[in-house]
Amino acid sequence: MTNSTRIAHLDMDAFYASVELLHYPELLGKVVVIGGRNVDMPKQLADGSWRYARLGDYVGRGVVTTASYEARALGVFSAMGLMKAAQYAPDAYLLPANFSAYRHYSRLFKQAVATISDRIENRGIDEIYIDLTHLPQSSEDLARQLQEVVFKATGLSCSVGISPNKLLSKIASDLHKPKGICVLNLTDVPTRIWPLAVGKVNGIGPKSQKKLAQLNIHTIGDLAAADPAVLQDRFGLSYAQWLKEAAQGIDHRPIVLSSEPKSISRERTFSRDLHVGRDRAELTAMLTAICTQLEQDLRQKGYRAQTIGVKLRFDDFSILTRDLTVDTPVLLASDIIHHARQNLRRAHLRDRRLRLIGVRAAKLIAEADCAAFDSQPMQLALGDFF
Ligand code: TTP
Ligand code: MG
Ligand code: MG
Repeated sequence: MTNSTRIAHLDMDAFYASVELLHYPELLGKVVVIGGRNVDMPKQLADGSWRYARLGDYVGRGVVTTASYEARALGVFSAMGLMKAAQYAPDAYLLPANFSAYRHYSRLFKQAVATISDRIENRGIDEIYIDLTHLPQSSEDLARQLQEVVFKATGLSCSVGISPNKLLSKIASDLHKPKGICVLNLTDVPTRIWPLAVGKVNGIGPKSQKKLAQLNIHTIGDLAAADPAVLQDRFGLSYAQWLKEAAQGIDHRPIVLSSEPKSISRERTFSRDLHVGRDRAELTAMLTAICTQLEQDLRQKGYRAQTIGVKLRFDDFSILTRDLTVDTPVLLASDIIHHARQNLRRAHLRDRRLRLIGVRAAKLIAEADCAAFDSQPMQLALGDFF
């Protein structure tokens, strides 16, 4: 990578909430929360006005998918239980998630960006990295252009960070949200990056943050100043080295051009915590339902999967994930279940209580490219967990 490499990270502002506001513009500027299961769609009354569900009336275990900035100002954030959120914002308008609309706007904004640079790496439904190295304009001009084309195509706003690499750009796009533009260079790292919390670095998750806090490392600057030997002792050599580089704003990862989805997943939160031993029948039914749905998703999108992963959330909210990659890509629910169970067997689950189970299909191979794999039926293992 040369010194002049220029990468943008573009992230939509309050994405799901903003898409809903396009449909219900009267909610603009209001406290709006998206989430839950079994949340009523807004109903249009005889006089043409809409009636919305009220957060304070919600009963159940659904979580906040996203919240408008007005709701965030009251303390409501993604992944918070809806009933907890209701304590902060009882009068919030509560809308169910409408994923097909979000996918539609996701496609629209990515297509719009491709008119400026088609060197795009998908990072999820509402964010992308864009290689701008080959373009002559200034970074500020390009950031404004990106926001303009996205707004024209979707009516939605986004924030853009531009820097020499993905790590810094990802941090930068978040710094001036919403409608933010932030251009950073490596020389800005001490002043702009070091004061930030270590959690702002993509790749330093809650677990590592906790361990770092035990070493009294809270900001990225603390990390930059930390003794490499101490980090290596706590995290092992390779993660310690990565942490030190990240703290200097160094990142050599190239843009991975992508137009294909990375993974498809489905998950369910149970209406009560389920015990792995005692509630086996219910868990089996749930796992079957999830995998059947995944098969439908794969068929609809035209893929098979070589990696099957499971995600479990326990009653104490801790999360466990396990992945398994196989030679022959799978499509059928029965095969997905088989691999999911193999993952589960590798986790120590007896006597645990679960809140949520999810299954993820990754390493997706287009159906058209699957003919090369022979379709030997698989042997189902006995003694599967559930
Ligand atoms: P984010 O980009 O993290 O959040 P956001 O777009 O709502 O807000 P921001 O302006 O801060 O970027 O996530 C994009 C969408 O992904 C979000 O609108 C809803 C969804 N999402 C979840 O479903 N669960 C989650 O825990 C998070 C964080 C997001
Ligand atoms: Mg976003
Ligand atoms: Mg995002």
